[in-house]
This record gives sequence, C-alpha cells and structure tokens, in this order.
Amino acid sequence: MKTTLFIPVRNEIDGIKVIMPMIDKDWVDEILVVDGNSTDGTREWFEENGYKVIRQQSEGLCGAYWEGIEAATGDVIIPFSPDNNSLPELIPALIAKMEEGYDMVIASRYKDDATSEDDDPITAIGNWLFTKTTNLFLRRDFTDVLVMYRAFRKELLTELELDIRKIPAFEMQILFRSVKAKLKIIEIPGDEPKRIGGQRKMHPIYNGLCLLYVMVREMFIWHPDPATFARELKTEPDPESEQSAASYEPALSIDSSAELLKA
Ligand SMILES: Nc1nc2c(ncn2[C@@H]2O[C@H](COP(=O)(O)OP(=O)(O)OP(=O)(O)O)[C@@H](O)[C@H]2O)c(=O)[nH]1
Ligand SMILES: [Mg+2]
Repeated sequence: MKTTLFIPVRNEIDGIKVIMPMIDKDWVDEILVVDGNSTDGTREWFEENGYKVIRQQSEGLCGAYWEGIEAATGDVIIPFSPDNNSLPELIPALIAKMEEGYDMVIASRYKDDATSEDDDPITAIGNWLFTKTTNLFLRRDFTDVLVMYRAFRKELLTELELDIRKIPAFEMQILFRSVKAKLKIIEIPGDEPKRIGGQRKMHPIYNGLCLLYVMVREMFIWHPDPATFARELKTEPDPESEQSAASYEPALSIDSSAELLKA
C-alpha cells in the first residue's frame, strides 16, 4: 500500500517552518504539496527543502484537492493542513488503520477526549450541526464529518464518481457516498491545535452554504454501482468496524422523498 501525504497550502510560511520538520519523510511514500500561488515564500520554502510542489492552476481549496489527488502516486491519500491544524504524529496511526482494511479513517476533532483549539463559536456550531444532520440522514454516529485530516483510498474518487470540483465540500460528498456504498469507515481521535501564523482562508458562511447544498444534493442523488461495490453491498455488518456502513439505510430515499413531495 503506497501512501501520499497531500499538502494543500497557501501563504502558511510560519506554520510550515514549525510543522514540516515534525514529519518523518519515511512515514509515507510521497509528500505532495499543491501551492495556491503563495506570496509569502511558502512555495520557495518547500522547493528549497526538496519537496515535490505543484503550482496550482485551478481555483480554491477544492481545485487544489483535485490537482493533488490526481497527481498523487499513492493508493492512500492523507490530506494534511500544515498550519498546525493537523497533528503530524497521527500520520502513522491513520496509515496503520488503513492497513487494517478500512476505506477511510477520519481524524475526529470531537471523538473521546479530542478537542479543537481552532474552533470559534461559529465553526464549533457549524461542525456540530453538520455532523448531527449528517448522522440523522445516514443513521450513523460520526463525531466529525467535516475535518479535512483523514486517510482514504485514492480509488474512491472514481468508484464513488465524486464530481464536486469547484466548491469546498469534498469531505461531505466522499462521506455520503462512502456510507451509501457501505464502505468501511472509522474515526480515531485527533486534536486540532490552533493555527500558527498566516490567515484563515476558509469563509464559514460561504462554506456552510456550500456544505448545505451538497448535503441536500447527496441525500437524493447517486446510488452505488452494484458492479463496483458487489462485495460491500452484500456484506453483513462488521462488528469490528464501529462505522461499518453495512447497516446503512438512508433516512430519506429517492422513493420516500418523492412520496413526501406528493403528499
Ligand atoms: N493550494 C491551496 N491551498 C489552500 C487554498 N485555500 C486554503 N488552502 C490551504 O489548505 C489548508 C486548509 O485550509 P482551510 O481548510 O481553508 O482552513 P483554514 O484557512 O486553515 O481555516 P481554519 O482552519 O478554519 O482556520 C491550509 O494549509 C491552507 O493554506 C487554496 O485555494 N489553494
Ligand atoms: Mg486551518
């Protein structure tokens, strides 16, 4: 199993100088940086220190995701935020879980004793609300559906026919479709320390609206291709996997929503 640590970055010079030396290059097979036209020396720092850097051509974080993941040579992708929001020491733990056969391992900021020191009141409420709503619709008990820090099989991009390329909702779409396809997902606790330097690029209200749109869309569209997911769709619930999607039954299906609309 080959692993790619994928680092989207834009103007994070203070964070990368502290965080990158904490990553042992031997933990992964590849470290791939996608730089979104940084103007503070971030790209130059990565290049001078021997990292593979792609200069982003598309717009926004979601664009960086697609450019990075498509260029990655790993079978497993780990998006990593080098602004101190992702704990470097969790990288081996994420990989170890993937090696147990999971399709996606999420570093939850709210599982067990984990905490986010980076949340403000708006992001705390937003994370809580989206996680609760997602659980309601998917009938699951995830603790963190939005965190970017996770590991997943690269092939999920094609198997799940992911198609959100322009708006920041990658995590929402991959989660909904993975659950629908009854893939094996697990969360491990992972603190989110405060960002170091730089500025937040994420716009909570815009992101919230994008997430809402994608969540509603994903409730009603897309069903797993039985040919691609034959084994998973037949599998009985796996008691070892707390988030095994084998018991997935949507709270709302196309049929039930059509009934609701008619009523
Ligand atoms: N290549 C690229 N990286 C980006 C872009 N926008 C944000 N990033 C980086 O992606 C990582 C995560 O950023 P975001 O999820 O937007 O969050 P943030 O700006 O750190 O905001 P908070 O974590 O909520 O404070 C950081 O390393 C950012 O520098 C972009 O347009 N292109
Ligand atoms: Mg951040």
